[in-house]
Amino acid sequence: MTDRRPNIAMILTDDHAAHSVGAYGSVVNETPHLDAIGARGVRFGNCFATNALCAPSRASILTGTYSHVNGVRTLSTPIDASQPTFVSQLRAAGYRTAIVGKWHLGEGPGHDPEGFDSWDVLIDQGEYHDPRFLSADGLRTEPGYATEVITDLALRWLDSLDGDDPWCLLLWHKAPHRPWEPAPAYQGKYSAPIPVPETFTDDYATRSESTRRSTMRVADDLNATDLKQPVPPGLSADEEARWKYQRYMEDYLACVASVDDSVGRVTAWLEEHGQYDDTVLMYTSDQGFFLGDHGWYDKRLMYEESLRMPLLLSYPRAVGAGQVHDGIVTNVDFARSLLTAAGVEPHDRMQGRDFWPDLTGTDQGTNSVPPADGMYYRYWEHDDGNHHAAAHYGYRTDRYKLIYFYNDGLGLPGASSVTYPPEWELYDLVADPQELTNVADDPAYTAIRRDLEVQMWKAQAAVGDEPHPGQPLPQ
Ligand code: SGN
Ligand code: CA
Repeated sequence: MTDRRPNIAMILTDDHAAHSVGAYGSVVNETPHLDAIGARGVRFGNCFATNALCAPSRASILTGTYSHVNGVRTLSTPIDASQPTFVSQLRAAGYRTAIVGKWHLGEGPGHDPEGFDSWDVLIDQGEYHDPRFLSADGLRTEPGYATEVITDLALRWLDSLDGDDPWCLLLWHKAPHRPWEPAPAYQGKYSAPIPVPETFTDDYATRSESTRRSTMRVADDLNATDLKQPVPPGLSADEEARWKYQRYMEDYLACVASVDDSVGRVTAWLEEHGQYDDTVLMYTSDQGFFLGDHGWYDKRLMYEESLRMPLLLSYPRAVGAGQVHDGIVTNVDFARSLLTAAGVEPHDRMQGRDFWPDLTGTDQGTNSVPPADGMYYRYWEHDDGNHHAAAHYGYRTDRYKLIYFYNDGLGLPGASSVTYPPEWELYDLVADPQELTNVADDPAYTAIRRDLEVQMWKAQAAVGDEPHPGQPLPQ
């Protein structure tokens, strides 16, 4: 251990699924610079987003609170940026702080970044080419490719720092978000056939109607902007779906290739300046993404590919190399954990569990906070008018996942007057890791489901959220 306060460099991407990271066993690409962070520190095997959507996840990461506490439930609920964040707390403790890249938490007074010495952020979703940036000095356009420009600006800020006070940098990329526009150098890098996931032809046979109604199918819902080329004539339906998958993945993975380069540049900067060992270097994404899994792209739904976040972290000064952390952690836990790393007391309202002692302890007994039994999830948007994903909440343990689609949309953003009956899904992640068989109404799982309903209800209450008015309380 050391008395020295670590620097913190959090590289966050947008929609980067763990199964397109080498360290997570990707079969579709390689990410050597990302993997190196995990090899030099920790790979988290079970990190989850508590609301798998961009703005809500970012708000949870910053404030260490759930969506119903920080108010950012959906993409159309801008943040109250005066809330305490781990960054504002670090700054108050003497850290130099900056954010560069995608913010997507609203614009204008009260919503622009607060708690940063320097902020330089993309407008709204941001652009891949010649992106516009907003800073305290106003709006400007930066020529170039977003992933490279954001990295340049971040390293320029690091270069500008003098003295020994620690720093905290949020380097938040747009990539690999839709519409998946690669850097010119990586056009064509993935033109060889990309393996189609086993669940690509999921027929949704036992799933809820809520799930089936969502429109994010590779076969049906990718548009001309996404595909960038006309669909070749004469293909069968199955061939066309696979052609679209290939087109989608070529661009998505090429965007990831630039992200890997960016991570390599940050790593090199830290090494060249002798700061790698004294920096908590984190790589993560705001949530996961469907890469043709279950026939989909996008996220929102509580299935594994969307729920799971890659999380790789190194800090050689205090965290042993080559660790795998398999306990359940969430994006809400980041704020507390990073503050502990910096020796700063977290703000009272911060929720989640401090996982820092899990990483630095010499044995398993050093964290006085027991591992989480499960994680509570809530996706609040009720039909965004595009992907039509229904609001739901759920609970995931190491073995099971229970999901409740309440479906009447009471008081929810985007709710239409059309209502559907509430629906449950339950997956046994050991017997059915691909989540293909909903066993919510299988008599063999009656007792398990009842127990999970109670656990979910308790977890919901523990974080200060309430059941939807339509939900029957567990017996
Ligand atoms: C855009 C995308 C959607 C995506 C949302 C949310 N459509 O609206 O596909 O789900 O962003 O993404 S696009 O055609 O405009 O690209 S998030 O990362 O901000 O949550
Ligand atoms: Ca996102």
